[in-house]
Amino acid sequence: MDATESNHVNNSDSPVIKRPKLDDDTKISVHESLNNLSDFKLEKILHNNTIRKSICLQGVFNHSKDTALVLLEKTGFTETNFNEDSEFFSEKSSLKQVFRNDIYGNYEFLPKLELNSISATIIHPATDKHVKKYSIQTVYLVDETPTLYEEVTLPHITEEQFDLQWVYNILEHKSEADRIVYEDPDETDGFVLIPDLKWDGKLESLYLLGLVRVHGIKSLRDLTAAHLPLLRNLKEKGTKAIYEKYGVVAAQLRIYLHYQPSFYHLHVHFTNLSHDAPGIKTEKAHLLANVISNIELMPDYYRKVTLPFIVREEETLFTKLEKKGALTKVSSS
Ligand code: G7M
Repeated sequence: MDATESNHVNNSDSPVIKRPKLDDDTKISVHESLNNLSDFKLEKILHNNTIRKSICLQGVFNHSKDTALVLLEKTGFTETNFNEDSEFFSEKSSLKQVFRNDIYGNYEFLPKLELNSISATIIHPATDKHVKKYSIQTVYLVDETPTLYEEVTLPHITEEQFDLQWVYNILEHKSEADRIVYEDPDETDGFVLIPDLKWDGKLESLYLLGLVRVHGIKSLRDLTAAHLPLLRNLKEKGTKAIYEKYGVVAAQLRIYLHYQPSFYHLHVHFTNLSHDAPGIKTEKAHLLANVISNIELMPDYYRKVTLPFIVREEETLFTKLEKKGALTKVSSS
């Protein structure tokens, strides 16, 4: 990986965060010129999840020294594939018999190319932190008390966190502006509702993000009664906008926050209840309805509560927590 990094200040409330610079030979991001992946040279497979049918590859693009990550995920079926006018079973598809035994036949079915797509996310230039995030690692569960938060987690996220530029680009309409589903421009309670990077656009796996307009709310830990109007607004207007655009009712949505999040600018996940999106396990997802209710019962609930979360072995936060004796091993992933 190119070690050249520049300091990038996002706003006055946020810490200084490191953002990788493109190497001197390139200057142009690969995102501006890619139309296939023939230039990608694989160096390492970071993760291969056969259940999710996803793989994360580390490598470089021919003309660049910077590390690139290519995340590939086979997309799920959508019921419209099987509509009468669909070409799924047309003669453009092919069927090859693998074996036959009595009444049983096993085949390899190849539908038309466009109906067989793979969702690809490319991160370039990727930092060491990205590589760690997508590598298989042993994970540990930590019960984070308010003291542990103040003494370890908060200083850690102040020193080191992922760049939030992509969030500001969305809020300022510099990127993904044409993808915005709904926007409430209110300075304090407003938000932007936008499809998540991971969403393949199929209703069955609906996945949107509500990014709050206000800067400086890092995570669940910062929330108090002062944020109730913002949280209620997200829930009410976010669900209404999703119903109007996609016809999915509020009761069919899983609306939650992550703790710890990857990005410390408050955002809410809206996913289809029938979709097992990554990050919905109990050690990570906090339903927005619960969050609102907890704060209604106790305005400083999230300042006082112990919040368990998952930390990976190679994260620097892991080392810091380990030194404090705060870790309990749970599983390998
Ligand atoms: O774990 P955390 O709560 O921080 O989740 C952040 C979410 O932001 C994830 O679900 C990502 O898929 C999503 N995300 C990350 N990036 C870099 C982007 C982006 O550039 N655009 C959009 N629309 N979503 C993103």
